Amino acid sequence: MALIEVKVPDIGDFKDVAVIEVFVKSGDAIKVEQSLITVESDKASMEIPSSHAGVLKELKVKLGDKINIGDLLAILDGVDAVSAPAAAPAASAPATPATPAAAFPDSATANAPVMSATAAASSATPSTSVGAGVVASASGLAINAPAHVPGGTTVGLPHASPSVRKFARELGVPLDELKGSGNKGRITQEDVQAFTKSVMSGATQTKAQSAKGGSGGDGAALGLIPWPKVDFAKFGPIERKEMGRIKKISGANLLRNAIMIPAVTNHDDADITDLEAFRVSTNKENEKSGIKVTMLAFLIKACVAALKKYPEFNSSLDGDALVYKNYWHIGFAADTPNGLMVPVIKDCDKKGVLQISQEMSELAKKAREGKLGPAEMTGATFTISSLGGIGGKYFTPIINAPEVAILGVCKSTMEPVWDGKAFQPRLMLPLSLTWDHRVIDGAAAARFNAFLGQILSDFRRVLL
Ligand code: CAO
Repeated sequence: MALIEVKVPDIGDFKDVAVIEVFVKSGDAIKVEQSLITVESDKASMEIPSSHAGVLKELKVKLGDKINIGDLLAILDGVDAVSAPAAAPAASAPATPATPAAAFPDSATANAPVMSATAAASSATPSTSVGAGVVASASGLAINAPAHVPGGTTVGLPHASPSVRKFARELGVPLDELKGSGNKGRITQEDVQAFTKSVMSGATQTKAQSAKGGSGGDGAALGLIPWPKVDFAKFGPIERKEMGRIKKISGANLLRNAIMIPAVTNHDDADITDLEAFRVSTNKENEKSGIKVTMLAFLIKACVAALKKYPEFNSSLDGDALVYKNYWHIGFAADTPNGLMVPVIKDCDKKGVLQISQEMSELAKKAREGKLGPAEMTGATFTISSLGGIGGKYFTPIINAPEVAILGVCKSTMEPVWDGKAFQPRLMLPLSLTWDHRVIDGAAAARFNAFLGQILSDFRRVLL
């Protein structure tokens, strides 16, 4: 077997460029055109492919080294002398003049050197020769190294240009957890940005975050002192039970939402004396229909009216922007044997109280039986958590992100209310509105609650 020297090919204007990535290690089986390293100038980065096939005997460069055209890159034990000539044109592929990429544009021009090198590698590599061993050894070194099969499919490793990989590296984004939206699944800069946003907003967790046990787990990620570890058995008999799947999922979500949202809760009372009388009489009239009208259904309709009047309560934060939703899907917390679930009633603005009551009863039943589908639990723009059937006065519900507010409702009680001349017995419903202070001000929250109270005390206002 002949020893083959692989040298830095013509890399155009790139001079004294730093090695920023190494994809291979001694002993790796190297194919013609396989990327060995990535170099980076102050303007762009590019992968340097091997001009020959063989087993890597020695890599002559390391991270941080500065290289130039003609420098010795690697020594291979040649396995197939015939493959050598085929490599020559490929080595010049990255010589395309680099385009400034300071802002990591994902334009075809900026990626040209990279794309041409990648494309050459893909077409030069027969599918059968993409051995698992090669991929495995590459992954041991650099999980971001591309390993393509013909047609551009990535084998186990993410497919992204060096500039995108550099961008991801700077942000600490694990590229292997992204799905590429680019040509043949290539990960683009936009994919990296979207993933980062999603992680920052809490909508996505990296594998590392999940492994830590939900959002923050032991609190180390927040710089908190460790969670107290107590041997409870020292103090008395104990029984340890693993939490169910739903509790684990909702727990992680609740923790994230409680920590990340600067939430404030306003408490108020609504006079529902007349509304409750109407509800009771409606149920008497509708006894035969089998549909029981609930206070929660009226609350949903009242909330839709308030959300329409104060649209920021029906919005979501997206970076520095607010997304106002022109649909009114209301989630309601349902207590189930497996834990808290939030079914969603869609388009509540288009439905009457009877229909909402019926859907609510069906969804609550499904929730309790664990039969809710994903579509029945997603898309809410606002949530109501009613403990009215159980009891209590006020509580502080946690916002269901990415929503920006949630209404907590407790048990109505008959109370003496001063009408200016005398105390009157009125049925009062305690309301607790929690809102995201990044989006909503205290005054707006007070107005929302007051408006809700007005509607509930005289439901004809819904029609206005
Ligand atoms: N004040 C007084 N009574 C009320 C009331 C209120 N605000 N809301 C409901 N009630 C009454 C109902 O009228 C009903 O009485 P009748 O049987 O005499 O008619 C009784 O309480 C039971 O109501 P319900 O709870 O079955 O029905 P609902 O429409 O009020 O609620 C649902 C449905 C699914 C929201 C509820 O069953 C539930 O799961 N609630 C718990 C939600 C929860 O866990 N929230 C906390 C989340 S944070 O951990």
